[in-house]
Amino acid sequence: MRYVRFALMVLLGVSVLWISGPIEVAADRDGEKIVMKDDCDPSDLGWNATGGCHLKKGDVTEAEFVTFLQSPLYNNAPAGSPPQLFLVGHPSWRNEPSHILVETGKRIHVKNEGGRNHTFTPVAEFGGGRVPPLRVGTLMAPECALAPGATDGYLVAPGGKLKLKTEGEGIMRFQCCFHPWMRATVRVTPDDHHER
Ligand SMILES: [Cu+2]
Repeated sequence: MRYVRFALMVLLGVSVLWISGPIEVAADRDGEKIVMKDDCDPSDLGWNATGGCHLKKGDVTEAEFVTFLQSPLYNNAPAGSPPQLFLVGHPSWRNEPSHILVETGKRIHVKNEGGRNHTFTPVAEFGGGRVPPLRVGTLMAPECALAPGATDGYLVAPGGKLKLKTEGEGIMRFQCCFHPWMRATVRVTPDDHHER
């Protein structure tokens, strides 16, 4: 009898494992995830003038971040003319993944795992952001313009989350309005379940 009871408990344990699998899959089916990332160095006081760095670990100082805004090779000027540089941006400031497929009607789950504020703003065309020093030769995407005193519904603070529901079909463009090289494309695909 004891043996039977033990066998039942083992079976129960196994069934719990089996149940926990499909529950996670069900959560994934309600959309896809994108994580905003950066690697600001919290020990660098250079970040403090603009909100600080809310990471426990990170290795990019504010001075290094500024250095990576431009590259002498991203130059629109003819040879021999003064340089007309445009924006590059530090690769550590990024969305992961930066391209996903989502069924129409499902959600995009965005999480900020970086130490700085980011936005996940839908734009018609990729452009610059709303912070002039971080634009370097690009035009601001009009969707990044913010009326004085208005709050940005697409802003995600460090540790924060944003849910966006997809509609229609086709490609959507998203960018950060602070760090406009942080881009993402979302291909909204037909709803498979209704087609069957
Ligand atoms: Cu950003």
